[in-house]
Formats: sequence, structure tokens, C-alpha cells
Amino acid sequence: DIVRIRRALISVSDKTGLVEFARALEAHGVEILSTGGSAKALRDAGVPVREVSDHTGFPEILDGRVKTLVPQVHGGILGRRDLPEHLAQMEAHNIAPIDLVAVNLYPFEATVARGAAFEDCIENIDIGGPAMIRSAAKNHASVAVLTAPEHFATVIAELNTHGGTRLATRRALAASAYGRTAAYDAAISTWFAAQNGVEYPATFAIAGQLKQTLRYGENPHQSAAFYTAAPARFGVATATQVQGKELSYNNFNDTDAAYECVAEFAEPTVVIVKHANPCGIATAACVADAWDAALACDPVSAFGGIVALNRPLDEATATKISSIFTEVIIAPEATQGAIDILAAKKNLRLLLTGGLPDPSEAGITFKSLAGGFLLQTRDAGRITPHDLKIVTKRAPTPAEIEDLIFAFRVCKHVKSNAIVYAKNLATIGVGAGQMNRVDSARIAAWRGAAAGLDFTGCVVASDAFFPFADGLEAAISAGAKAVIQPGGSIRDAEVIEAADAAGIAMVFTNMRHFRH
Ligand code: 93A
Repeated sequence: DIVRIRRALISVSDKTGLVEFARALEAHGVEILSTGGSAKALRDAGVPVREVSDHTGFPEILDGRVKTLVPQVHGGILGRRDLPEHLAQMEAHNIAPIDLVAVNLYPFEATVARGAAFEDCIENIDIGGPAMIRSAAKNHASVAVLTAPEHFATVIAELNTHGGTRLATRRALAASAYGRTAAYDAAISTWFAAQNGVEYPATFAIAGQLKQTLRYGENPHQSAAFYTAAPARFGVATATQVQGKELSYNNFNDTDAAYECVAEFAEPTVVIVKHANPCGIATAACVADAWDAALACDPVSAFGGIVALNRPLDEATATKISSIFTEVIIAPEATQGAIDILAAKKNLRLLLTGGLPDPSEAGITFKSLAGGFLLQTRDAGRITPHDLKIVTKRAPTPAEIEDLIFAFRVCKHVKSNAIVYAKNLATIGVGAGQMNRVDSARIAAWRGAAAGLDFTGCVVASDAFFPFADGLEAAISAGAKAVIQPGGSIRDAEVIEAADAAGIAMVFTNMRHFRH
């Protein structure tokens, strides 16, 4: 199953590694055919090369829109070497076999990413390249198809050891090739639909790039892998891992939740996440103080947590965090001193991102379900003090308003039903994921009391309206003096009455933050 390479066709937009690769092919006696720009780069480097147009006797026409879309190219790639009729037809039509195709495509994704004009994007839709890639991958029985720079080294190594390409390698390359053309077309389709003002096209293809396979999924009997997708955001996908064990599936999920949450806050803030829910968040004058307050909320759950900072990790904070068992720390940057301190904790993963994601950025999220997936725009909603509607006799004080906004922003990152108690810009009780709001209110208060926290004068946030007064009453009996919630229940009047009866302040946001 070893196929010797007699003739190769190279047509690449990204010329990285091109010359070295072609030289290595030449050393193996391979005849190299190439399109205009690629051929020029090779000639300039002194590598013998034949223009495809000379080989086919057909010039590149229509501004290069037709360079390789000719029978001599596709016949040379697709002809079956095991069928005498194919070989006879190739001979009769003067079609020489092509045993290797190395193509990377017009940079459509990069052209879109730099905000190019419509016509420019259209011109960057490659037709001939994907056609050759798909032809070569179909005929992988005889042809090797290279679509990524790392394939160059793989194939050259194989030529050096086996004198040709192995079937297993050609099959793996074919799978990779169809992945590339699928991703390319997915990017074109998404962009095109957006140009037409269609947010949800009739068919939606998601293009991901394999970043790493993971040891296992959410549980050890599940397999898993991590894929990156455009557009890139600052976060776990783009972070540099400075130290620590490999990230697990759950680490990726929790770290993402933690970093998206911490990015909501402008002042120095620390979030501790467990099972994708924050178990402590605080804003303070510095991240070291924020850590203390975040930890105080729920020191039991913080064990084995994921810690996210929206400021550089400094030595004082690194020392504090490393005093308890922590799985991951993610921050925009870290001082060298902080990095040195964490080096003692071999397993602790430190991720540095270089920046924070923009919480109000548009984007799409998706969730898989049996036989399909759901798409929605990401929850980029953000409440400011101007959005608040005071519905009670008592208005919240300025300090309460700050705590209310803080608590409501935290709520957005807590699984529903979410109830968050806060005081002095720190959570003192988080109730997450309950099937009714009263239980979330009770659990959060119980948890905070168990941590020895004082609820006097605290505020409470609810991610969705209180359907009845009972949830609010549970919060009032815990000690809440001001409440923030979307409002909009048919029993709002009842809920407002309960608030007034207790003499507390309540504001409506008119924005819900469900998160399931
Ligand atoms: O305009 S195309 O769709 N028409 C073609 O026939 C064709 N053949 C190769 N684009 C075509 N290509 C692409 O040209 C390749 O996929 C590659 O990205 C690029 C290389 O051109 P050059 O060698 O002139 O730089």
C-alpha cells in the first residue's frame, strides 16, 4: 500500500514551509507542478518547478478564477490506477497521474476577519483549491492530500522511511481534507447568510478546529475533545497554560464559566467557580482582598475550585489562593513572582489570556439535544443603574444600588433558579440550580449562615421574577433589605406588597437572566 510519488501539484496561498517541502520532494525525484504564485516562489528559491498551465497547455484565465479546473488536473488526480480502462483513457487524453496534492485555500476566513468589503470576500472564495482537495481525498487509494502545514513533515518523513506514502496516512489525510473543506464552506455559508441579513440560515454548519483530545469527558466512560471556533475571544480557548496538569473536560467548562463571569466587573474582582456555578465572588480595592471576601462566601465549596481574576495575578494573591486546593487559576496576566510561587504546586493549572472577553460582545451559543442543536445569541444583556425601576415605597440607597447591580450581574452566571445575596460587593450566599425559587432563596441563606456570614443589611438578586411572594419572604427573613429582580409576574402586586410590608426596597430590571 505504499505509493511512490512521481508527480505532485502544489498550489498554496499561505507559502509557509513551501520551499523546504518542495526541496524535499525534489530530492525524492518528484516532478513538481504549481500554480502562478506558488511556482514563482519556488523558481525564486531555485527549486525546479513546472507551471500547471505549461503542463496542461491551458492558460490561467479569468483573473485566476480558472487555473486548475481542467481535465488534465482533475483527471490526473481522480484516475484509478487499478483500472486498466482508466489508465487507457488517461493515456488517450494525455493526462499524467498526480500522486500528491498540497493545497491551502484563499484566506476567506482571514479576509472576513479583517472586515474586507463584500467583493473582496467573494473573490477570496476558493473554488479550484477545494475541488482539488476533494478530488485527491476521494482518490486517497493512490493520492496523498496535504491541507495543513504539519502535513508536510508527516509526508516527507514517510518518503524518507518508506519511499512513498502509506495507505493509513493517505486515509487520515483524506479525513482531514474533508474536514478542512467543510469548515471552509461553513465559514462562507455563515458569512453569506449574515450579508443577507439572515441570522439563522436554513442549514447551519459549525466549523471547529481540533485543539486537543481530552483524557475523558464529563465522566471517565465518555470520550471528549476540545475544538476552537471563530471568532476568538479572550478566555480558556486562547489562553497560554503556564503550568499544571492537562485541563480536563470539566476544567474547560468551569474555567470558561469563571472567566466569562469575572469579565462582567470593572473593578478588581475574583470569582471562585465549582461545577460551572460561582460559589464566591467579590469586588475590592485589590484582587488579594477580593479573594478573601470571595472565599468567605463558601469556603467549603471553594475546595478544588476554579479561580478567575480580572486583574494580573500578584504575589500576595497567588500565596493566598495556593493555600487551599485549587484546580485552575485564570487571569489576564501574572507577575513573575506570582508564577514562581505557584511553581511549587505542580498540578495547579495557571492560564494567562492577555485580555478579558467583552461581556457585551455579540455572539452565538449552542446546545446539543437529541437529533439537533439549539442556537441563540449569547446573553450580552447588562443592567445599569439607569435601567432600574423602583417599585416599592422605599428607594434603595446608593450603596444598596451598587450591591444590587453587582448581585444581578452575578445572577446572570448562576444556573437557574438563581438567588444571590450580596453585601459590600461580595456574595454572601448563592442559591443555584433549584427547581423552585423558594428553595434557592433558602439554600443560599442557609449556606451563608453556615459560613458564619452576617446577612443584616444585605441585598438579594433573582435571575427571574418571583412568581409568588414566598421566595421574596424567604429572602426577607434571611435579612435582605433591598431586592433586584426582572419583574413581570402576574402577581407582581402581591410581591411588591410583601416588600412594602417589610419596609424593604425593590427594583425591577425588566431583563431576565435564565441560564440552564
Ligand atoms: O480562483 S480559484 O478558485 N481557481 C482555480 O482554478 C484555482 N486553482 C488553485 N483558485 C484556485 N487555486 C488556489 O490558488 C489554491 O487553492 C491556492 O490557494 C491558490 C494558489 O495560487 P498561487 O499559486 O497563484 O499563489
